[in-house]
Amino acid sequence: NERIAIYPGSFDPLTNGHVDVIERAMKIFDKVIVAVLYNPTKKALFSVDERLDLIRQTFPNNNSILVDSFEGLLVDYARQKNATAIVRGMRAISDFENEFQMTLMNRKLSRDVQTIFLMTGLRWIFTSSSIIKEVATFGGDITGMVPHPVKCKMKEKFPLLNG
Ligand code: COD
Repeated sequence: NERIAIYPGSFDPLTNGHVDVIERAMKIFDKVIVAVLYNPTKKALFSVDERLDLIRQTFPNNNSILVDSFEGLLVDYARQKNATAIVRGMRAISDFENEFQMTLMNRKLSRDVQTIFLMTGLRWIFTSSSIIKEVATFGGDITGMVPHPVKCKMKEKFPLLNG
């Protein structure tokens, strides 16, 4: 009986903070599904396909990670995938309120899935996709904050980018 977890998010783009959470989740679960939300109403830098590619390139030949996209309610997707857990990352306290609200709503919507929170390594506490996009837009160096494939792709989008 496989233990399956879903790690859902926007991943626009994947950062080393996300990678840290995925690696911790892999120690607990047999399979981790990294699931990118397809949300046409939210403006994104990378298309869903680009985001899926970048996650796959970051974890090549890893049978315990499945990279997928989903639409609609997360709890419905979790049920469809037979997942028993939703994994979320916790950074500073600023994440708490929003995560608390989502967890309670998901619990109301489904009894079949539990949300668990993993804390990242301290060095990723201040890393977020949005701050990385902002720094990159203005040519700041993002080396060491994102996986290598993400850095290469960011350089295509932002020719100004150093490093
Ligand atoms: N360190 C630790 N954790 C981190 C870091 C970091 N540096 N950076 C990000 N994280 C964590 C985030 O806290 C989050 O847990 C996860 O990584 C993904 O982050 P994002 O920003 O890519 O993803 P979100 O928060 O935009 O994802 C939101 C969902 C897609 C999960 C949510 O909108 C959703 O489930 N939508 C589907 C519709 C639905 O079911 N809605 C009802 C939910 S109540």
